[in-house]
Amino acid sequence: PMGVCPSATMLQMKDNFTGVLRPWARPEVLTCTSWGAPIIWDGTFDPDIAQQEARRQNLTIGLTVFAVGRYLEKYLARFLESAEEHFMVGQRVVYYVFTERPAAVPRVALGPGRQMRVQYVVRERRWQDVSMARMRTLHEALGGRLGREAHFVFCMDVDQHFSSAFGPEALAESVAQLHAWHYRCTPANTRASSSLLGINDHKEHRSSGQQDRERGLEALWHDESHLNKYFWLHKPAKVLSPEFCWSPEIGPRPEIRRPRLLSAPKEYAILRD
Ligand code: UD2
Repeated sequence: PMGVCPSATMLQMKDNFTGVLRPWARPEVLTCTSWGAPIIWDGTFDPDIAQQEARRQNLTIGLTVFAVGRYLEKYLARFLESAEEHFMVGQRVVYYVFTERPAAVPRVALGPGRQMRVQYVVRERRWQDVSMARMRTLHEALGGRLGREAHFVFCMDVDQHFSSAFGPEALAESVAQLHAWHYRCTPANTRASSSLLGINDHKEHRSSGQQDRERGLEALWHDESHLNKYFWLHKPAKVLSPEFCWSPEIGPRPEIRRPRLLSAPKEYAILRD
């Protein structure tokens, strides 16, 4: 497991978006990684300070999501509608929806300062490649308009919906999400998550995928495995607790106070070709 920071360091630990963190508010969970990055749990930050700081910086926050094949009809509308209710409310937001059927994207009423861009992507034949291709597409998008207009960019799976405020406390140079099913694991059986991240430099993440392909290899958890390697080499500046991406199938847990994003039950049999 990750180490614990000495309390002196913890007291001074702060970032622009959370002000001074209050790790002592959650003594029952780990609030700091061994490399000194805060782990953001409900109660350890002040959402109003995070809001104010983001407004002061006049930020545009990008939220990218892929909805390819049957994932579009099944999940996209609820994902976007719930994002309108809970994701970075009060900030400027630009959604980037990547799909092979732009005309089928549902029309969701957007609040002021919030925009949607729909981008065409080729539908890969295998679901594994749909998931993997996200990194290549995002890399290209970051080199274009998305990279120019957004200060921070998140990439999320579409088969989930927001259930509570997901605000600027989640912002940092690079952000990783603890995996709901695996955060209690020991290093030997850990599978950290790639479902959500602040994207800064995907070059390496992409090239490790490319190298595997050239050698005829496929990682067990596809893009997630490559992203884990990336974060192992480049430690994230901030880590989000599983409250920021929770799976209700796990059932209630005392440390999960207020889930902000809930994943849908997996229905691979009807979704994947
Ligand atoms: C896990 C990861 C996911 C990815 C995948 C790779 C979590 C929470 N998520 O999700 O990020 O690394 O494993 O195996 O651990 N998609 C489509 N159409 C498709 C297939 C995928 O739009 O035909 C998109 C969609 O946004 C979906 C995402 O890719 O949410 C990931 O695919 P998944 O949800 O089927 O994979 P899953 O649940 O195993």
